[in-house]
Amino acid sequence: MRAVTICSVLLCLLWPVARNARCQGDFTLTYTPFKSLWNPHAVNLSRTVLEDKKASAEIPGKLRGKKVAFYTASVAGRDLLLAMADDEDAKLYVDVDGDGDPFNDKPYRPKGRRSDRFGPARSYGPISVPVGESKGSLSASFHVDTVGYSISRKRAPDLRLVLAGRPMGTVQLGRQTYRIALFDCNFDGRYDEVCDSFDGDYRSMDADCFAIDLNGDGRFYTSKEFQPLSKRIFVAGKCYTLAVLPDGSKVRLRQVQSGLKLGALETQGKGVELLLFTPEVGLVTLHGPRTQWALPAGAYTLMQWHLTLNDETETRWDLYPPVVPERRQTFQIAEGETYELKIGLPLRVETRVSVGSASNGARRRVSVRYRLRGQGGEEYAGRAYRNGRPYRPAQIRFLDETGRVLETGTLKHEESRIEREGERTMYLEGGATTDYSWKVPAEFHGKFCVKIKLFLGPFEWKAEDTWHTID
Ligand SMILES: [Ca+2]
Ligand SMILES: [Ca+2]
Ligand SMILES: [Ca+2]
Repeated sequence: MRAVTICSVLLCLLWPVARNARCQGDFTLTYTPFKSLWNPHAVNLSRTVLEDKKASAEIPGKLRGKKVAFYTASVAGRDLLLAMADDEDAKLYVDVDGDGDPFNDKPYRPKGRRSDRFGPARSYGPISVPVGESKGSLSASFHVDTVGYSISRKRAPDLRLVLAGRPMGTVQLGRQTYRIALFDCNFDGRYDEVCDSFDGDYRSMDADCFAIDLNGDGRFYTSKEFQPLSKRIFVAGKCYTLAVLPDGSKVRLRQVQSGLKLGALETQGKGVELLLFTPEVGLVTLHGPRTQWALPAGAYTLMQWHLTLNDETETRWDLYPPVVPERRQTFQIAEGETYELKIGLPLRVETRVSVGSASNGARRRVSVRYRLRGQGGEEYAGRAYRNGRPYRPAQIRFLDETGRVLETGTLKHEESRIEREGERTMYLEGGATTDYSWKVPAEFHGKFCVKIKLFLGPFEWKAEDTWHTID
């Protein structure tokens, strides 16, 4: 940490003074059920519940002698008891009235049967559970899907709770209209809970989510249009306070003109593009050529990152992480101070080589595990993108002491996942690199060297040759 020197130009870029007083207002939202549960946020909007063997309730006569599995889920601000019997009906019993007995409420019949990778799955609902005694306007609404093994096998299936809908509406900011939505991501029936610390896992967060269709294409992109609920949001370079009614029926947006406490973020690496989340202003995208940015003081989560540089012919090169981890890096920016984030160039290749033993007459194998890491230890796929297309994959060579090549191979990259907004890539994973296995010729003994070569354009990288021995 050191004293911050934020130039006024940066401040003006991030905090433009309001010129349009109409850039604010109160907006009404309407609860809208999901048409299909298969939407890009399905994973973010679900909770998995496991069988809880300790839970018990008086099992009614018709179910006696059958195996009954009990579950408890944190829903509508309390522990909700669910039960499922191993019989033909496959009904789901839910203690909606909260008296501790799931069998005196209306049971739910399975609606759909489908198969997922764990086997046959059933779907129930929508189920609506009121919040508190008042039975007022607040309620948590969700579907329940079974996940995993059939109840008649050794264990009961896991249950997955998936949100059944979300309040949606439009907001007018300046001359632009944007579609927005709220999500009760902690299933407690409220929509107004700001996320004050986020580790990147929506399924365990105890707060709500907010989405805004910034590019007007009718979809909410997971990366830049969907986020945990924040106190303020940035839209088209302007900052607004965001207030939500508990039942999600209304949001109020007011343009912020001053009063935010500032600090700064600095990276040493060139060409770093970052997507950050902070409860102060929501999602923030930062990219070069700058390496220092003025930002509101507060807690930050590194949501996504990648490297982008142009080479001497002005061709664009990109390098992505193989997988964005579920637990993401978090840090604090203190008022008036600069936080230095270690990320990006220079890159180094880490190799781990293990020599297998010769057994049962089979040929020995040498397996090489290699990882490409940035200065903060963060991982990248070993293959760059040139002009948006995957470039040459990494090469591996095995040499003997005289420099003779024993084996040459190409490192394979699994397919990457891409989400595009028009022509611009919004989210991309570089594809995990599979490890390499060399079948050693039976006659080879002695020392050998492993060399890795990457084709990363303008991104600097370093790999050390390593020596190993086969007896
Ligand atoms: Ca009950
Ligand atoms: Ca909530
Ligand atoms: Ca969109």
